[in-house]
Amino acid sequence: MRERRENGKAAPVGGIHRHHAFDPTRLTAYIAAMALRDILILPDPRLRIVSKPVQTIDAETRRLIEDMFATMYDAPGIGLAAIQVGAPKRIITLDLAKKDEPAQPQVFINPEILWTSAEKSTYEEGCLSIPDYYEEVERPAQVKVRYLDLEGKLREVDAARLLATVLQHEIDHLNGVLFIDHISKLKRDRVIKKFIKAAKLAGGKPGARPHPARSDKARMHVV
Ligand code: K1U
Ligand code: ZN
Repeated sequence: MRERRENGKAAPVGGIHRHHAFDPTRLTAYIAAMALRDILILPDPRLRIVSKPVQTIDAETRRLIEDMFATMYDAPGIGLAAIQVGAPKRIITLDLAKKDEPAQPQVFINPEILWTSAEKSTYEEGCLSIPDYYEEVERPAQVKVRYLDLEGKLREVDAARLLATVLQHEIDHLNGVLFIDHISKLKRDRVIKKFIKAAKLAGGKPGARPHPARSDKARMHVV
């Protein structure tokens, strides 16, 4: 049976929601205890792995989530999937708060898209695993997503606007899909070629990214 742990004791997933292990009002204290993890960069083949569902929300899972928040805030990014830090688990962290707003950390464990709208919307997406590359992607404008929260409680969210876009982008990551898979083959091939070249120049070192002096523009936008 799936379980979560509170104070070292196992508790069933889907049980009564008693407290938030992740308290946004104490975010600074959490960040202090977190560790930054390396973000996988295209063409790392691990980005194509289909991540496995979380069976147990235990101390290791919570540590991974804390590290994902630290890594996401440090990048900075507004979302992160566990596979982007090399953990093939179906976990997403998000924070869509604006600069002048308090932090709004959100965790989605084993998220499933239950419904997508026929209406579409287009957003210029970026990806921490494809740094400095942005392209417009069309996706369903609204989605309904079911997921487990940090306490193992089953929840559903009706998402629209940026939340719908970022949730779909991150759930794609859990299935080994990247936002460049939604753009034209011509653009995709060009960006993949660029990142393969950068990785070769860096000698296959993890985190290799196109050298600024060699990129077409600081904020590359392939047309
Ligand atoms: O999954 C990722 O790689 C994170 C990605 C999420 C995302 C952004 C935009 C559309 C869809 C998905 C990012 O966070 S890219 C960085 C970014 O968008 C951003 C960073 C700092 C401030 C505001 C935005
Ligand atoms: Zn991404």
